Amino acid sequence: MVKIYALGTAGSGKSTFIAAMAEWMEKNDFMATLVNLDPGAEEIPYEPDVDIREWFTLTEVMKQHGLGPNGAQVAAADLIALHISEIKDALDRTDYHYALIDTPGQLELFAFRESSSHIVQQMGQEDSMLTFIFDPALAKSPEGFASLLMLSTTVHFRFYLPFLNLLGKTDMLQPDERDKILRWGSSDEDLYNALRETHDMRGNMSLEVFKSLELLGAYRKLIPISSYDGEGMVDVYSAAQQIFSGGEDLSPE
Ligand SMILES: Nc1nc2c(ncn2[C@@H]2O[C@H](COP(=O)(O)OP(=O)(O)OP(=O)(O)O)[C@@H](O)[C@H]2O)c(=O)[nH]1
Ligand SMILES: [Mg+2]
Repeated sequence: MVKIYALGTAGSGKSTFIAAMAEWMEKNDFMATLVNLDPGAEEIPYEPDVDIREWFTLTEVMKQHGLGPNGAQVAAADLIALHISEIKDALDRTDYHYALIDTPGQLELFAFRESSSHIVQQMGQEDSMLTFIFDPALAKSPEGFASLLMLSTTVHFRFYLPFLNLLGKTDMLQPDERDKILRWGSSDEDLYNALRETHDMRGNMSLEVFKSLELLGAYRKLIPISSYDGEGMVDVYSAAQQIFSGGEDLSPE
């Protein structure tokens, strides 16, 4: 089973992407199991087949352990890992070729805690892929874009799994903004020039950021997606195909 994780900063559109991807797959006769790993989610725009909230919710963690919302998020990140074999069993009871996995809102909790490496390993590392959604609200400025690129590179480094960078919510971008951001994603020169145009102190610091990004090989093609109009779902699917079956179609259910 190919597992596609949705990662991204809070509000970047992870859950909506899972919903849109699931809808696209269903339309094309590729069924996917939908997994919600966010115990803090209140309303989610799809019907999860496996839902961490069946085991616990963030509100319960707050009440039971007398924690505030942030402490509860941290505790919850480790609690997910504790329940992972049950979640994996529930996932194994579905026999689709794909699982689309939604992650908690707070990226740093999933990306940087040891428990999430454990989660991904237990779920089956060999056929897992990560997608990282760039929120256009942050990606619009060269500094914001460089920071997101840095963050996505750090996450990639942390998990070392096949990785796609997605530019989300493209329906909210003007065509020229969208083109500009896409160019920054694949051309270090374009991002460098945009950063150079910033003359303040932050701009100077950003040049250092830029240099380290180049060294890390962070530049990779950004796939533009919109969960509202369905743009890019086919490209994410094709990329998964390329990665896991050399472009060969996995048989539809
Ligand atoms: N215009 C537009 N809005 C979007 C798109 N995807 C998500 N949104 C909106 O962005 C907001 C956040 O979307 P979510 O899918 O909840 O984002 P998330 O990353 O799951 O959020 P958290 O789990 O709370 O971190 C919602 O208001 C969505 O309706 C998109 O493709 N286009
Ligand atoms: Mg969400």
